[in-house]
Amino acid sequence: MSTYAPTRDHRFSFGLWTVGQVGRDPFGDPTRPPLDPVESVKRLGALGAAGVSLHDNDLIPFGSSAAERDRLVARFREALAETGMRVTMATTNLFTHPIFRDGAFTSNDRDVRRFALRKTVDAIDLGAELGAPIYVFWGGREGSEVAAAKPATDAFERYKEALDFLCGYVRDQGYELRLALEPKPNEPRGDSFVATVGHALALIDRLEHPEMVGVNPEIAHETIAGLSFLHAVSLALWAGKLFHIDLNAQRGGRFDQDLRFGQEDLKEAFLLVRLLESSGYDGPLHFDAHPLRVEDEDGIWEFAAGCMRTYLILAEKARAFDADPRVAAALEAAGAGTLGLPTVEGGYSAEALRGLREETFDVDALAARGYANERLDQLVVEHLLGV
Ligand code: GLT
Ligand code: MN
Ligand code: MN
Repeated sequence: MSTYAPTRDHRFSFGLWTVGQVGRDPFGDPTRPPLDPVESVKRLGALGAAGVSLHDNDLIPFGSSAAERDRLVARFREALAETGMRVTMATTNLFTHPIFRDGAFTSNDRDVRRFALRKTVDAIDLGAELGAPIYVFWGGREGSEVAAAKPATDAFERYKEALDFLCGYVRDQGYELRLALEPKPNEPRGDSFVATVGHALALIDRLEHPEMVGVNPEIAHETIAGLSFLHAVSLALWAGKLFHIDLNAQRGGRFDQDLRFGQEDLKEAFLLVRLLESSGYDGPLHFDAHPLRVEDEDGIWEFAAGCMRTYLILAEKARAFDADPRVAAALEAAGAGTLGLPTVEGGYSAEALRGLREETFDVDALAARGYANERLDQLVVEHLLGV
């Protein structure tokens, strides 16, 4: 029996903005004092996390002088060196400052678009300086409430232009940095442009350097869209585009709750962990969740420990599930293994077509067969319940 104690090898990481969330919401003021990023690195390191991620402004307040920037980066790097923690991902805050009220890369104001590009270039330098291997793009303000005010086809073109420019910069600098788009269907905008993993993959296909860009799906975001997160992650894996992942929990289609991993929909969380553990995904297991607003500072660390512990428990459950002979039999009865077989060996050929035409199908028998899904799902539930 494992102790479910996380180590650096488990690749867990947290955004500085997650544990650092002060409990502000649209209706209420902060309930906790701000956390020093250095303190977050130390506390998370002591809990067994491997690293942290950050926005430029999580470390360096908007508008800081160059000297202040260097001072803040130096003491942060000291904390990283001291604890052996890494920066697993970096990103740009293109949503808090009022200048971005109408978007950043897709603002209707060209000067704002140019400012957003320059802010991102500086933040990419920061990410590279801190050794981040992944750079995330969450288009928080890239969307609209009044569709007539913002031709969406132009917005997609501007999105592409910005990403092409930034890929050019990364290549020019020789940075070892891969980019990842994080979709979300709405909030803070009424409708976001890059709404789902499917939208992100379509956009990536149109870029000048699609090989540099993948996706960063978040549980809460696909769930708000009413979509299956498992399918979104599977699609990203299939496309070779799962560069990063944001783990949290969400209850249905409401505002973005960013709950502790496993707090809601344990079955989906279990199946997700099972998928990630068997997929060969070797990027960070990144928690993008918030301690509940009702918590004090102790609750922050309960929350962080809980995210990692639940992941490790579910990973153990996934191993037990896949080693259970009753599960193997139920998977066999469901035909789960045979979906991996090609339908037509070798693809299209005149000969394959002839074989297809000459085959006799027992339509009645095929129409009558059951797929034993009830038994399989009951086993999922029983493994989760520990019986
Ligand atoms: C913001 C958002 C998250 C993104 C972060 C990265 S910022 O907290 O809600 O989903 O991952 O920009
Ligand atoms: Mn996220
Ligand atoms: Mn979220």
